[in-house]
Amino acid sequence: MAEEKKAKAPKVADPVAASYDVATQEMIKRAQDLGVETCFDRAVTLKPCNIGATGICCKNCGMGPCRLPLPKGGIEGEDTRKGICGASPNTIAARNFIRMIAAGASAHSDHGRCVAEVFMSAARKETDAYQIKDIQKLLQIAPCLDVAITVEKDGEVLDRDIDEIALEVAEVALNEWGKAEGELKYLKRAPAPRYELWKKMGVLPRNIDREVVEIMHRTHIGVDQDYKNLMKQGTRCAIADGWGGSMLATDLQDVLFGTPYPLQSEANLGVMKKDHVNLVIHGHEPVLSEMIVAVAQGQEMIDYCKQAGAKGIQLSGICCTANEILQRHGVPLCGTFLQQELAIITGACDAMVVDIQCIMQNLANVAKCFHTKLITTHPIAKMEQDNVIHIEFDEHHAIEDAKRIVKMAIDNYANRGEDVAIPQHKNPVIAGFGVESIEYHLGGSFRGSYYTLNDNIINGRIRGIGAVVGCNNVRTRHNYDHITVVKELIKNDVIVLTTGCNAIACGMEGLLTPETAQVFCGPGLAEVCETVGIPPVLHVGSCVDNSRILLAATEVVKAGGLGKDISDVPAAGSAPEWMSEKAISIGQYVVASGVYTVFGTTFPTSGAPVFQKYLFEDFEKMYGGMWDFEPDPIKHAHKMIAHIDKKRAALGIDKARERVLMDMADRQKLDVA
Ligand code: BF8
Repeated sequence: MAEEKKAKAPKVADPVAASYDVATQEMIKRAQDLGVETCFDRAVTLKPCNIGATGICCKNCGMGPCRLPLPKGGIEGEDTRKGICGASPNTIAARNFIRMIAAGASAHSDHGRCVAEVFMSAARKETDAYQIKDIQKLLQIAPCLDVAITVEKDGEVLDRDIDEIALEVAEVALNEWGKAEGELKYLKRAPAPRYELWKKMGVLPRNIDREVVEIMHRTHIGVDQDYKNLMKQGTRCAIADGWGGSMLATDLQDVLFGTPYPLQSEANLGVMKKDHVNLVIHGHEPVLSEMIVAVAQGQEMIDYCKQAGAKGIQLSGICCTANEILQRHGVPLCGTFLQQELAIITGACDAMVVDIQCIMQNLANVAKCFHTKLITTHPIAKMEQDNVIHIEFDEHHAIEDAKRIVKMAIDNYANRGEDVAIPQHKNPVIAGFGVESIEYHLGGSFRGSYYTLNDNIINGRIRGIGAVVGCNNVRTRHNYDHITVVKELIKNDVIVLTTGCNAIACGMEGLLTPETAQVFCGPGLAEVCETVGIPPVLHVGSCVDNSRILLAATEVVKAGGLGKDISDVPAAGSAPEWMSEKAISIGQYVVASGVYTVFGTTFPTSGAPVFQKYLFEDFEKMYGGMWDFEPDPIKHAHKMIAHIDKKRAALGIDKARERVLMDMADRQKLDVA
């Protein structure tokens, strides 16, 4: 007799296990109650392929995929695994790894090219929407591109016309993507010993596009079959990203939209407002979001919004767009990468406008369950679902495009249902630090140098610098690793520079305020933060703004006392919850710049131990920086701290720190007495 089968409930995520953040937990639960699937639930049913995840699946030709799993118990003796063509695990893992670098470098750099093109339109005065906003920054970057800022006339040195400089900067900058000869001009911004090392190693990038194309060529079947040679090209391409495409994107954005300076705002889903039109901006291009911010703050849209019965327009951001509009305008952060579906699940998102990168296709499916208008804007990033509206954004009619988008959000306010649940969780943030503002805050306005920062590192109050960046990854508890690593670093007197989704996670947790220092920091860092009034965790922007960290590290070297190259500085990098190919490109250019860099959650080369050892050990001998992997966030932080201490010892400043600690103990004894 056939037994009646009970209908099985679909497996879903445990909200508390899935996220460290209470607002996120609430929204995961609400989605499940409403029967709306999110990435957290999909992660429960969709498990990663262990062979692909460890880098040893080759699908670069039609004879495969060739999968070379590690034998149980590891490799004893010779590693005899090979693909149909004979490709070794090292070759396969290195090919996959540098293809990730190529994709990540392309994402950052193609974004940079788009900014350069808009910059060119602005310089040619083809658009009213964009102008040169930060002349100081223009004058600062022009010489780095070999563009003169003065001109000699009749034996006199005169300032050159700003429009002329802007036009030449635009031409030279755009040329960096595809010039036929030479090397990237920005490479000389690195400390001289670093530049010379790259030259000696043969990794000076020629132009940005070429390095990506060469990776695709070398990783085609039957080309480069030496993991060391493959990594040489991976390194060259990554440098072209960090010191090329990303750095140009950051600089040109600063010139067009203004260099960020510290400002106050808020973070987390609780920034959305029930009685306001909620327009969420998601993606990576400030070229789009800057216009939306300008239009939404204009009187015309404010009046239109009032007519629609809303109290105002609440803009907020997701992913790196969030960081861009936060650091220049104080627009609040709505959430990290893993919270994008949840912003719609509040039921209060009247429109979500997206451009490029880190945008989940499932947004369209979630939007179908609510009134939310989902608007794509970029010609290279469309969605197949029929509820998605495409409004192609063009710098020549940017204001009109932005108005259409903002109006669409306002018009949709009336369609919002009664069932709205905005989590009541948010925290204040101070954001918008950069090379210039760190110099100002830590150097003083009259001094204007990194010397004070160096001085505090030398005297041991600040143990070192941690750059903690990168994504969320649904394979680990949302934000937990980010927060744990950062808290452990500041507890041990390591000042943290943060970008990307780590910066948003820190904001959500309340770590981006000066008050944090007294609660979470070690005594030395707390004292410095209190004296100069800065948070111990400095928000320095989006993922392309990791280039700001490279330049800040260069300023530290220039200020003196901490060695001659970035690899001498007591500093370490980290991406605790990385997932994107961009993160791999960032990791590689940070390593190539001389910084020890630890990734969490997973590492895409563990199936090829010899190649992984090359990245984790041999790179230090070649570049002074190397990769590491540590999924446990406390151990992760302590690996960084151990490296920082190793650098302090090499500089001979380890004793100074011991004295600082003794001072504290002495002070405590005095307190007891
Ligand atoms: O460039 S940190 S999830 S948002 S890739 Fe994406 Fe990763 Fe977030 Fe920005 Ni960066």
